[in-house]
Amino acid sequence: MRVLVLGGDGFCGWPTSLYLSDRGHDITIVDNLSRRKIDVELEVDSLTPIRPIRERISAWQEVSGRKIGYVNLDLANEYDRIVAVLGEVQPDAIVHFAEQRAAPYSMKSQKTKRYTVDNNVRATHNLLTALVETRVDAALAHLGTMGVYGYGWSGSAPIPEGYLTVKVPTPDGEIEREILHPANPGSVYHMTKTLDQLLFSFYAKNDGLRITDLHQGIVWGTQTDQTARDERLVNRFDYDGDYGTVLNRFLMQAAIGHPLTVHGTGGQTRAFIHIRDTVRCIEIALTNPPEPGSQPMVLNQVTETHRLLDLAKMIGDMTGCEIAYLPNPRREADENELAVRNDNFLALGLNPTTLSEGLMEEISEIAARYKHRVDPTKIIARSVWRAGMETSADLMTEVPSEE
Ligand code: NAD
Ligand code: USQ
Repeated sequence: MRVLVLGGDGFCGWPTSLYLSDRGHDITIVDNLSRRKIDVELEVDSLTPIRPIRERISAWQEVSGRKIGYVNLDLANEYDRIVAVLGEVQPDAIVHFAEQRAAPYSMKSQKTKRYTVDNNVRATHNLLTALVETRVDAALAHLGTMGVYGYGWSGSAPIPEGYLTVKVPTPDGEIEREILHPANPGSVYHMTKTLDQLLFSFYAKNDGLRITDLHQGIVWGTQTDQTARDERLVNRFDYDGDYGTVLNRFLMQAAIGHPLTVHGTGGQTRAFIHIRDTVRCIEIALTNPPEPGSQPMVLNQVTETHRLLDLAKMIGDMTGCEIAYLPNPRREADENELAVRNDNFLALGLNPTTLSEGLMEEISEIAARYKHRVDPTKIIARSVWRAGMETSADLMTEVPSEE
């Protein structure tokens, strides 16, 4: 297949591009490198030393013999160029990763809230209208998030894959309907993903676009078989308070002997998936698209759920690292239950990597190997959800020195 990977320089997009290329697909990456520019703005860097995009791509060609195309293009602001790229590449499939994806960054200031909405919603809408204008009949897989459902809304009932069956009262009794699961986002970033869902519903209904929305959990891990082939191909690893996600942050903290930064009680339960499974899920989704005319297919791209405190304890037991209970900078429930249906991916052949298999490897081969690159002042989460909230940084500015 000819596949356009939008956001193909990012944490999920880069390993997906290499995986699909390795599987024989022809890949063109589209990325405006905004994520790298945000690193500069935040004065932080990936824990792993990622190479410039063109160097990465030529290293892949050297290692694999396979070419990957690259177009530097801003999906939110360069509509005519999107149309031109679609016409030129004539993709069979498109993967859309290209959004601002950090909840803390999206809540940092009025400027980052506006940037996140402008960037994400315009990027998605431009893509959809460009598909209609060019009549390119590509299967589109978009990366959504488990956070669109919110946490705890339906108690212990398993979260269905996108749609909920409800009974609607009528004068004669009731009728059964399938509706998009109610949206309950917990940040401006997560809210943009709920807006994306409505755009997808409309364009699937009105224009027959074939869309799969992948409601992905928190991705952990760093390397895939392809990114591990050469150090120049290494994937990015975000550890800072804005972009670092919880499990990778705990692994990095354990490697440098920093207390594990649990927000609040740690009673929050979240869904997880290893990056190796992310890339497999994407190929499964692209090769099993919905029929034209059907509503967007929603797949929950998660393999396990864990309570944050259990994760911290597990890593603490493995490494001897202490736990620091910090005031939660976010506005979220202290505790929630979370059960998620992921029947579709399992039925389509996904064989998940479990936490117990990958954790130690990640600590020793990535976090410990690159720990000299950590800037300890960037670890604590400083973005607060509401003015006046206590920040974790108020309590914890001193970081224990390395052994
Ligand atoms: P990332 O920030 O590492 O990658 C996103 C890429 O998109 C970056 O390279 C960035 O430069 C590019 N991009 C952003 N806006 C763009 C625009 N307007 N035009 C062109 N390129 C643009 O993020 P990631 O962790 O790889 O996440 C990828 C997608 O998966 C996101 O949509 C995110 O919401 C979703 N997701 C991520 C996770 C996770 O844990 N990382 C979990 C669930 C869902
Ligand atoms: N948390 C801690 N300690 C930390 C960092 C985070 O306790 O040091 C807590 C947070 O308060 C939150 C939970 O861990 O309760 C998850 O935070 P996160 O930053 O790991 O994940 P989140 O903000 O939800 O966002 C990440 C990705 C996002 C993706 C989402 C999937 O950045 O792109 O959409 O995971 S999901 O969470 O399933 O919606």
